[in-house]
Amino acid sequence: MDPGGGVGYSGSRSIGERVMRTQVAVIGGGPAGLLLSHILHLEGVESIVLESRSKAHVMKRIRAGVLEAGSVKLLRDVGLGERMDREGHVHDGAAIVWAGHGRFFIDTRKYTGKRMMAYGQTAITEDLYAAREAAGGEILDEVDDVELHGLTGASPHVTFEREGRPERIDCDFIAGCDGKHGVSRPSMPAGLTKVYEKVYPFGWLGVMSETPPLEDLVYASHPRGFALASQRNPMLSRYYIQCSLDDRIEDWPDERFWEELKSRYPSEIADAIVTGPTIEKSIAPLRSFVSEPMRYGRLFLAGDAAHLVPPTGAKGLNLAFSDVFYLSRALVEHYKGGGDRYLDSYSDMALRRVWHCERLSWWMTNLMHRFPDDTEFDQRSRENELEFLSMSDHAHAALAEQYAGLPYES
Ligand code: RFL
Ligand code: PHB
Repeated sequence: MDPGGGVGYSGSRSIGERVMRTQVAVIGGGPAGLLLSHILHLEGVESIVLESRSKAHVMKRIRAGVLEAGSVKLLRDVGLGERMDREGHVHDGAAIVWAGHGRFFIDTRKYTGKRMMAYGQTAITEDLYAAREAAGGEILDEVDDVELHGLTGASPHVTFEREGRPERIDCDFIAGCDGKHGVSRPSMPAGLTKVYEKVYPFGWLGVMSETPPLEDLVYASHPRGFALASQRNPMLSRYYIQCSLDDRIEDWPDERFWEELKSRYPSEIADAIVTGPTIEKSIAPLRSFVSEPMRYGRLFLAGDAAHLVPPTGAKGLNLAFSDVFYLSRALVEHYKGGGDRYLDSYSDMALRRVWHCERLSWWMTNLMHRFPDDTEFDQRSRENELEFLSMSDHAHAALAEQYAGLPYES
């Protein structure tokens, strides 16, 4: 076995087709696929990652920013903590403001003893790519027409095209880490899967600006809609506002964005927001989605390929990491001869954690946003819930426990 690369050439099966062999074929080179490949390598298990986009595209995607304490520990445990600890910002909780009321702070460190981290997904992806490349890991990017075969047999395989040429990977297992638009989940029989879904009637307009962020993350609920002030590093801020699904980026020149953002915060916070030219602007729709089960034969789904959360509460990347923790442990135990107990319980175990985060993200989304069909009763109840949250130590503790992240199951 060559744990560094994992490519063996076993000849051709059809004319012109290059055939490779590995233990685990990983579909998708986002954070879930790259982290899985990295951990498997550390444990002596071969993998090849197939990514449909270019490396440059994957590296510049801007998404998540907040890591649960468990994600921070996992990254440190697998040798990926050095830059995070140097450049990330320790995150001990988040502030909440709502129209006409003062700020309160959910102190995750006080209630859980755990420390989170504000460290961007873009930097994590860079760190993962660097680690895989340093180890000679095989990441095949810009692949087309990926198809999964033989999932219920002992020797599945993947076919795809690269630079117009057909290629094939024979393997023992396939990890579907190819996000919400990937091919892995649709490769499971429709009759087997059950989908749970909720689509929200608004989106998030997000911007990045090279300006100093506020000291804390601040979530805002306001009659004009939700807002969030987040951070990446001392000179990089991330801000979001709730927007209409019909809005386009062109509708939001910088000046309008900053004015709207500030209008959703009390003046003392609005005045502290440092504005400047934005370097990125995008609109993301909000959706809750779970597809069960997360396993079909020798195919195992992880991350956004199996589930999506609205970003309120910052759970998406963290769930991708907990899936990868469970899946890597299961595959390593299998290869070390420890049996298939974890492979067999993977879907149920991962889904238990998924549903905790689905519920939290759904609850926070409902609590913090304005919905077009809200009645006055809905809004008064929401305000009451915010008031209760602001004054109840028990409510603080419950939110802190979930925001910092529930423990991984052993
Ligand atoms: P990804 O990152 O989508 O990666 C999947 C990869 O698979 C590739 N792919 C294919 N490859 C081969 N063949 C195919 N047929 C393929 N189809 C697709 C894709 O090109 C891609 O490279 O999924 P992964 O790895 O599961 O990671 C999930 C996270 O990216 C996602 O959950 C988070 O970004 C969500 N999220 C947040 N999560 C957090 O934990 N904390 C946060 O603070 C946070 N903030 C956010 C977020 C997501 C956001 N958006 C844009 C949806 C903020 C926003 C605005
Ligand atoms: C982010 O920094 O991108 C972020 C932070 C907290 C969230 C969502 C996104 O709840």
